Amino acid sequence: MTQQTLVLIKPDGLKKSLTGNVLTRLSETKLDIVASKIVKVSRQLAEQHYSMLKDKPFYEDLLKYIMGDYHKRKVMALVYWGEDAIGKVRQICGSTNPEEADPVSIRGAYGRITTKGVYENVIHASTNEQEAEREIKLWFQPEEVIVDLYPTKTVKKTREERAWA
Ligand code: DAT
Ligand code: MG
Repeated sequence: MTQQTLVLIKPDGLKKSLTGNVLTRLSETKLDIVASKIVKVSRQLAEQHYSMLKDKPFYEDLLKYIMGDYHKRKVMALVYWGEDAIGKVRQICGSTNPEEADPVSIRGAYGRITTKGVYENVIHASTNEQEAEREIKLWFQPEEVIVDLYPTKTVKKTREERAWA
């Protein structure tokens, strides 16, 4: 089944110059990258991305982590697309807890748990198709993705936008 999945290389991954390593590992999947960008994560985007976890004790630290408070203020966001994309990417990522993750997985190889208890696990990948749709629509606009993943509509935007001078 052709699927799409959201991948984030989290601020620890960027701070540790792991972008190339992570992308190389993900290329083993033979999936297509159909969108990518560097994002400075706002509090609002962080809250929306992790809305499911808002009752967890680690929620505030998780927001700080994804916003880059502990590393640098950027995340690399990508959409991978192809046969069984969600499972293939999750497999290479490894378990959520980097100490329990398979040592040859991305999280097992590069992740750590801080003394404060933050799981610095380098990468995010969508868990299932519903989550993937919610997350991709949160992080990307239709014109930023080079294939048609979900239905779109035409809307008239009147707000002022920044342009190159
Ligand atoms: P995953 O990222 O593997 O999909 P998740 O969606 O359950 O896992 O949690 C999102 C992130 O929250 C995860 O990447 C790291 C953090 N997290 C999860 N459980 C945690 C815990 N027990 N302590 C600290 N951070 C945790
Ligand atoms: Mg998850």
